[in-house]
Amino acid sequence: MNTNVTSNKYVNAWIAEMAEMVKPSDIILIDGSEEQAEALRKQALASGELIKLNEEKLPNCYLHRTAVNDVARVENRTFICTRKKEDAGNINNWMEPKECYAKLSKLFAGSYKGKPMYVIPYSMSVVGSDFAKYGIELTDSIYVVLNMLIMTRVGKNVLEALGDSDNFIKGLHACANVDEENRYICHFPEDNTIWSVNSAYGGNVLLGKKCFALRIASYLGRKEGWMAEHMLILGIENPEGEIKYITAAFPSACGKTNLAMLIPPEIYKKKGYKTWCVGDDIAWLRVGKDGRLWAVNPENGFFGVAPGTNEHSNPNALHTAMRDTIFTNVAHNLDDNTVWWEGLNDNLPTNCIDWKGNKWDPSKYDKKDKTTCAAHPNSRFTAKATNCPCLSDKFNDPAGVPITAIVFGGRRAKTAPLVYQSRSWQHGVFVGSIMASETTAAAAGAVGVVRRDPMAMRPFVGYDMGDYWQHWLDMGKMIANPPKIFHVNWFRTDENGHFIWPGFGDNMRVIMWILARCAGTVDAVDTPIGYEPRPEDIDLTGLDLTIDDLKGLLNVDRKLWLEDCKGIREFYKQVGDRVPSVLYDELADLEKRLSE
Ligand code: GTP
Ligand code: SPV
Ligand code: MN
Repeated sequence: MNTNVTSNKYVNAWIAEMAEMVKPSDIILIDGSEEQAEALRKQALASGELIKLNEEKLPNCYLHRTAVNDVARVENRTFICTRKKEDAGNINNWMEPKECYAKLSKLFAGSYKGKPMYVIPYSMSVVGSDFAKYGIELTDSIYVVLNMLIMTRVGKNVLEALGDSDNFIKGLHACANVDEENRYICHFPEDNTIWSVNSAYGGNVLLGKKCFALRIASYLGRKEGWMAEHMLILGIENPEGEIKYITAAFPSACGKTNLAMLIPPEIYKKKGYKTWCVGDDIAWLRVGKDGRLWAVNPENGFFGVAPGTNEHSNPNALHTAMRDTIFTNVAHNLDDNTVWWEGLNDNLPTNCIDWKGNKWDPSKYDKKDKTTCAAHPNSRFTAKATNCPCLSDKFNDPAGVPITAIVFGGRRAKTAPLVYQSRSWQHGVFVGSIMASETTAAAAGAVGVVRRDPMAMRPFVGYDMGDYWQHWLDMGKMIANPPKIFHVNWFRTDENGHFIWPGFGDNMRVIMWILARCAGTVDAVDTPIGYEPRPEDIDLTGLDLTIDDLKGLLNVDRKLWLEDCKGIREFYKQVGDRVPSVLYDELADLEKRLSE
């Protein structure tokens, strides 16, 4: 077998070493061509790995179902393997690198038997740009290849840009037996290496995404003086044509894709406001020569949550996913060979196969019982960024976009108000560090449990959480003109458990206040937790929401907050010795203001 599939000796040597372990039938370089992609799709159709959907209604779209035990990220099986345990920190799972390589080698051994090894050279960010980092993923899965072709920039030009350098992230993936007892997602930041075995679900196996662009990249960012964050990037254009960009970090399945593609409410549309999506999940941030913070989206597509996506909530995402898309674990509507998911529309399909591959009986569907869903709650679409109707014309700009505001947010029924502004960069870092959110179906485990999820990065920081917060503080000192930092919560509920705030496009009303604060054109109310809008400064025109409802959404319940402070202190203790002392000072100040 020819292992010299590239002209880079480091790449070839590594492929040879991995091939020796996994024993593929062949080695195939993915060149990024449409011909090769089409041949692989044909093969996946023949094997049943993909189902071709209605070419008229959903051109070039496919359906894929993963194993029933393999539908989300597995945080308890995700490891950061640094030589010293303390460098991975208390929040991450840790394994000693040598021990981990040895353990996983046994699982990888012979795992490609009878299958070829696909070699995927990919770039995170525009090939050749200052932000760009290169990776090579080895996989036995055509599904992974086809997803990577959408989600990243793949092709021979990546190998040309890499040249004869050894500076690339080595990713090895094997579906093996998709055995959850032996599933491991392991990161070796000191070796630029990722090993993923026994899964075939997106976040565990599209190694450019969470594994590289967040876990490994956050580690590199700390070393090299930049940041890798779980953030959307959104541009808001005013009637004069001036565009301000914001980033927002919300935990998994908490609204990044939706905010990134929002359509302005009528009141703003009429005036000429427009919105532009730069990214929906990951941002890489660097300090520009002009002293501002600049962001790029290192990805090339969207791996978006399907349920809840519809013509009203997120028409842009829906249109993006109407062509050239791979759907994973959604329902298959046999009437017209299309797809369906909960929240797409009210027409429950009567002739339908559910995400597990079984006939679905709509009469047994119970909104409150997730086990009766036709689509898995974490079913996803993999769609090309360039198919997005509101894609920013800066999407491929190697310089990225300058950031005016950073927005943190979570899913919280109580406690966190609709919006507040931090008092300073340092206070903003504190606000990010104390983020909490109800867990979602994006990760295996319980759903709806409040947990601390600092900067929406709890599952994605590739080193110690305390060091990560220190890096945020240090970055603030490097930015002459830092973005202002805010916190939002779209998910407060009333006594019946219904969301009070309309959300989705109407979130723009809150973003407008945020931008006005950044421009210095609106006053604020000083509260114990930070600056809040005067209720009259959030435009409610056209909404079925009273000013009293809004006051309720902005209310800071001191008792709840003081209770929360205890939880924060507990969490800081859990993070351990490396929590920056200024964050403890911020916590003490907050407690003092709340008790006054
Ligand atoms: P990841 O891809 O997992 O990182 O998630 P994400 O943050 O991009 O989440 P996404 O925008 O896909 O939203 C997840 C779920 O939250 C979907 O079912 C949405 O319909 C719902 N959602 C998003 N925005 C809002 C909002 O403003 N209000 C309410 N009530 N629900 C929302
Ligand atoms: C998330 O879980 O935050 C996602 C989906 O964006 S995954 O790629 O599976 O991580
Ligand atoms: Mn995400």
